[in-house]
Amino acid sequence: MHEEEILVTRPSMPPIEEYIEELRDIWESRWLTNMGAKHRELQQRLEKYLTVQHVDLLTNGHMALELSMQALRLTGEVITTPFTFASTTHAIVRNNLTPVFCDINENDYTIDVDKIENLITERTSAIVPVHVYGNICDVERIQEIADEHNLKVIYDAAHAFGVRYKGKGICSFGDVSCLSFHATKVFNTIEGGAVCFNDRNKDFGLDIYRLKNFGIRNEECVDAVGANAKMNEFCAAMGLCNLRHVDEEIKKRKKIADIYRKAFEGTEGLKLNPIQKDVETNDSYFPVIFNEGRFGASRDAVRAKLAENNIFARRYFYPLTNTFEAFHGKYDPSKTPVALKYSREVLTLPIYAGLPPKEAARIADIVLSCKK
Ligand code: T4K
Repeated sequence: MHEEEILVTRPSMPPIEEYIEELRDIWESRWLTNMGAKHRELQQRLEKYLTVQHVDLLTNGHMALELSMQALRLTGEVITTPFTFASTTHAIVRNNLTPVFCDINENDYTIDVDKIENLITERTSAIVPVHVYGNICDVERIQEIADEHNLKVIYDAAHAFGVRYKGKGICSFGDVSCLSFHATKVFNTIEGGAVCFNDRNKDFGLDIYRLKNFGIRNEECVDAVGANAKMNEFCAAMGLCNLRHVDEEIKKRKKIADIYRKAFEGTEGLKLNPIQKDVETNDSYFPVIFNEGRFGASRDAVRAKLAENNIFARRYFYPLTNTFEAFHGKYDPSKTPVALKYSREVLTLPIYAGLPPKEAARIADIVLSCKK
């Protein structure tokens, strides 16, 4: 038995001295939260890094989704996918909107654009697609559909930090893109998130700024029922440090992904993440789909074998959100068959910048040893 446990991910952290240096400013200014200097600086730096016109920082990716839906004044039904983290669906439901679940495509696990139009009714106000594992949605087709039917598009871009498509930051597509800067993400601010939007949505910018601060317009006027979702200075400081190293961290992830890819190449019964055309990915996750019939072992058998070796891969995303107990059987997962099948077959293997390459090779060997 190997002694040290290997988790699916470990947070990227800067040298501690770098963080302490940022903290000194906070101590001196005694400005701890409410859109302080670190918050503003990180916003500006992210706008540049992500090549988007506007970034607004929030406490987490979930609040980015929830408040974006509120700010865009969505009503009725929202088309989305169930092959995602709880947050996407919960943000819709918590806005008193009805999620209408569209299946994912078999290739890259994002929304199946050929199935969206059939789900549009006169009550539909938006599409909330999810960029999954660093794979991007078909942003061009989605925009065409949205324009034709006058729908808003809010991307859940929690997995897509820094991803570029045709040289453009992926968060410049749609009306809004929501990022997560949770500890487990490619870029973290401990907890944190952001909305990205462009000039054509200027009013959205004012609304989100207000909504993350209780709906306060000024000292005498509170004209929206907002929340408290302001990123504090300590989180923003962590972001400033991590941003300096993020390219290096993504390169290290890529190395791990390459090791897995090489080891699994041509193995019958394994489906790996596709390499999408014109996309610079961030290798945020390394999902493998296990076809039990052809590989000879189920996803759960492989997961158990890894666990015996103290390696804890995760089943992102299982169960599907449209099967959650919280919804009391309201949604029918058989209507999203591809998502349902993959949720039972997918295992995301450990991948993070600090994972030693030789451990990745060992993990791959253990996976392959399960083949019958
Ligand atoms: N949309 C999508 C598509 C998302 O994936 C997410 C978040 C969101 C929206 C919402 O964004 P946030 O509101 O979270 O900003 C984790 C994360 O908590 C969650 O942020 C993430 N998605 C999701 C995919 O993964 P869990 O429940 O799996 O977390 P947990 O605690 O089991 O941690 C995962 C692994 O990371 C463990 O093996 C331990 C390790 N870990 C974790 C933490 C917190 C560390 O090594 N250090 C740490 O500090 O949800």
